[in-house]
Amino acid sequence: MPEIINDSTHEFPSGERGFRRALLINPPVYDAQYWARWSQPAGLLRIATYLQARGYEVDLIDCMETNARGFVPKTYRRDPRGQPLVVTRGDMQRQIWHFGLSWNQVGERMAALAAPPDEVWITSIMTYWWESTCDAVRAAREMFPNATIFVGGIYPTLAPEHAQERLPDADYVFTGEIRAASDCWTDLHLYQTPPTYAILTTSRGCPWDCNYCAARTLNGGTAKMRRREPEDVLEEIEYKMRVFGIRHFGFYEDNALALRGHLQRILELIIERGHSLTLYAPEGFETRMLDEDLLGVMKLAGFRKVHLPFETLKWETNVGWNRRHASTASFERALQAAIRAGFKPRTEEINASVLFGLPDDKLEDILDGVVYIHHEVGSIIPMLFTPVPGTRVYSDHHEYLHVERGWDLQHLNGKLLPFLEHNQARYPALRASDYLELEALMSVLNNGKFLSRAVNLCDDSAAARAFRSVLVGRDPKRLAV
Ligand code: B12
Repeated sequence: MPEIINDSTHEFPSGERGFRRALLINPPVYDAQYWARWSQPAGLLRIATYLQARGYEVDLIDCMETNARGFVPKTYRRDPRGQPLVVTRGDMQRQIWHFGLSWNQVGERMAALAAPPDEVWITSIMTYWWESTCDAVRAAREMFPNATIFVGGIYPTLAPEHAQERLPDADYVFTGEIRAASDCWTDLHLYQTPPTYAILTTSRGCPWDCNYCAARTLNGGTAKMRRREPEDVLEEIEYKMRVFGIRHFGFYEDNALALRGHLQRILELIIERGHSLTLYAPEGFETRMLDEDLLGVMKLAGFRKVHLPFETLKWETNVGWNRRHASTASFERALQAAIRAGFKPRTEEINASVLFGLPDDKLEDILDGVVYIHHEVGSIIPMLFTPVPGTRVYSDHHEYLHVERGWDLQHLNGKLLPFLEHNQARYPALRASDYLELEALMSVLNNGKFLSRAVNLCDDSAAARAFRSVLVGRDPKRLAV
């Protein structure tokens, strides 16, 4: 059984250049869907820089590296009888794929290394991807029986005992950060074809503690924020521009705006230097902090799109999630500020995420939110809820998830609707396909913008009133528009 260690219990050695070899692995992904764009194993690439500074020779196998067209290959994941693995959830079926390099290809890459590694470092991002982490450990153990295998990243940090039990071939399960590696630049030299974009993390931590978010646990239980020097971030950007010709940068942050002025300073430095970049923050920014001044700077520095976490229209739901710092009012203010700063409404320049599939959420409430935002926002991003170990929602529903349903972590994936049965107990008419229907509706509303117009289904125009009355006429029992 591997030992659980962390930064304060374990010190990694250092020595002369080449005193040790480490192989770094980002495992494949088993899932129903995978978004390759802006997904880079940032933690592992920081560790590469850290280890090299300590004298290690480093090799990388990034099983999720994209091809020239930006895609990651996929093949069927098969069940023990060799049949394509399909998960049935009520009236919905989801095919589970193996995304990334096949295990044969991983074996070939391992065999082709210049020398066998003394250590293998395996990262893991989503907790529900733990099975491929396990297979990566097994593959590394078979190929390198004498190597020391470390597993770290988000899954071991959020579910250390699970990892300890399920990864018997590993030597160490590492939880949390390696502080000295956290601020390192990501090393992109390890790729034969360097990526066209790079990931930046400018700060860590979040003062808030939403019930569904693991940021607090990932940051060692503290609300304290840490930041990198803006000049250091700028140097990293300029190095990547110079050496790799990279012009696209994505931010992985817990809450980039919580340290007021910090991100803005970095963006101002980018503007002062006259760099022409595309910047992207896939997880969005706290709406309370987004004013016109900051949004203007974001636009000038290279943000072509802004992502606003809307999540829900219902204040009670927000409060229930311990998310009091965000509200419809702060969303509305940020939205209007974005429009004034020059982001075009009803285009993909303004996006908003809606969280759904949570325990006890009601279809009507989700729709209410969707209808409320759709006419200003270009793209509504549906976020099917994932209960994350280390969060309040997860621990509150531990009994339902693990005892009643008998699920393991791979099932706790929003795409597989983990709270379907919980919600059906409350709303018997609910089916799995209703969630797909909702996603489809959001997609229709996203694509239905015409000449930069969208029908505002809620306003007082004759068209909107006619629309509502027709719908009510169709299904008077269920619709309350
Ligand atoms: C960027 C991001 C995304 C991106 C892409 C992520 C990716 N790489 O593929 C996008 C926008 C697509 C995304 C989507 C989602 N995400 Co997300 N995301 C993140 C975020 C902000 C960063 C993830 C990341 O790569 N971090 C880089 C880390 C690993 O690097 P690091 O901290 O520098 O690493 C240190 C340590 O971890 C350690 N370490 C790392 N590796 C190793 C290896 C070894 C051997 C050792 C010793 C140490 C070690 O050392 C490093 C240096 O100190 C995290 C929050 C966070 N703070 O991490 C959420 C997070 C991972 N996401 C989360 C969620 C819930 C989601 C969604 C489910 C949301 C939704 N409902 O739709 C979706 C699901 C997407 C999917 N594909 O299934 C949850 C976790 C979910 C889970 N069950 O695991 C997180 C933790 C957010 C949260 N605060 O709760 N996400």
